[in-house]
Amino acid sequence: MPQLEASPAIDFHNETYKDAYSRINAIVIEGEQEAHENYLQLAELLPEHKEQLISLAKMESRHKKGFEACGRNLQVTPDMEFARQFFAQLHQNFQTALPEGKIVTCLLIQSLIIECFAIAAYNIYIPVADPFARKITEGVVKDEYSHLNFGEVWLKEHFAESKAELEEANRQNLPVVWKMLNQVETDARVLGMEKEALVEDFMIQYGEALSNIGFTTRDIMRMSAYGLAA
Ligand code: Y39
Ligand code: FE
Ligand code: FE
Ligand code: FE
Repeated sequence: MPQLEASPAIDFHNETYKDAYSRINAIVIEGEQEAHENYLQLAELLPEHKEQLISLAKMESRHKKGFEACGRNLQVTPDMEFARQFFAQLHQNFQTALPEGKIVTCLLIQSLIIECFAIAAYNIYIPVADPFARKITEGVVKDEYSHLNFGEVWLKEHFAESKAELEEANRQNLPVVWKMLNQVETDARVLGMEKEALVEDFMIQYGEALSNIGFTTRDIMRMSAYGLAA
């Protein structure tokens, strides 16, 4: 479903909007915090990219501060407990892979799946955001493309030896994303974001990333089909 470019009808201050915002804003704040931690942990696993990964981690904590300001601006208290639950499964999958040294799985979760999720969500949010949040989000989404690019470049360089682990990690984590999207569908719609638009943008970003890494169209079709029924 295409959405309107401008939505003058949205009332950013009514209780329904603020209630939905308390969860979506929390998800974004928690996501940015976890992304910060994930890049710091990746920096330990990839010493040759340590400086770059630490700089990505710093960007994530700046994003977190920006989105906290968006919540304050609307006088919304983010529901952080909801957000921690929302990310629990992906967080656990990352934390399980880490001590096993599964760099490929960790990069797929953070730099491909979570970054594509962020890019889709922020792109769809920008046209319907309040003016303060729009400005913040426009700045953030540019950074997220550079985080996705880090994952793409590393995985492309290690494609042959990573392919099997990428397929397994995709099989394990893509269904989790669909469950997450289903959980926020109602709140997202209140903010003017349609689930169909989020799914479409996510699949475009994710499919492009898999293609840049080296997967064939046939591989991408097969990998994209996982969890669609979730
Ligand atoms: O790399 C990043 O900065 C990603 C952590 C941020 C995640 C954002 C997750 C957005 C999901 C929002 C769902 C709204 C419908
Ligand atoms: Fe971020
Ligand atoms: Fe933790
Ligand atoms: Fe990011």
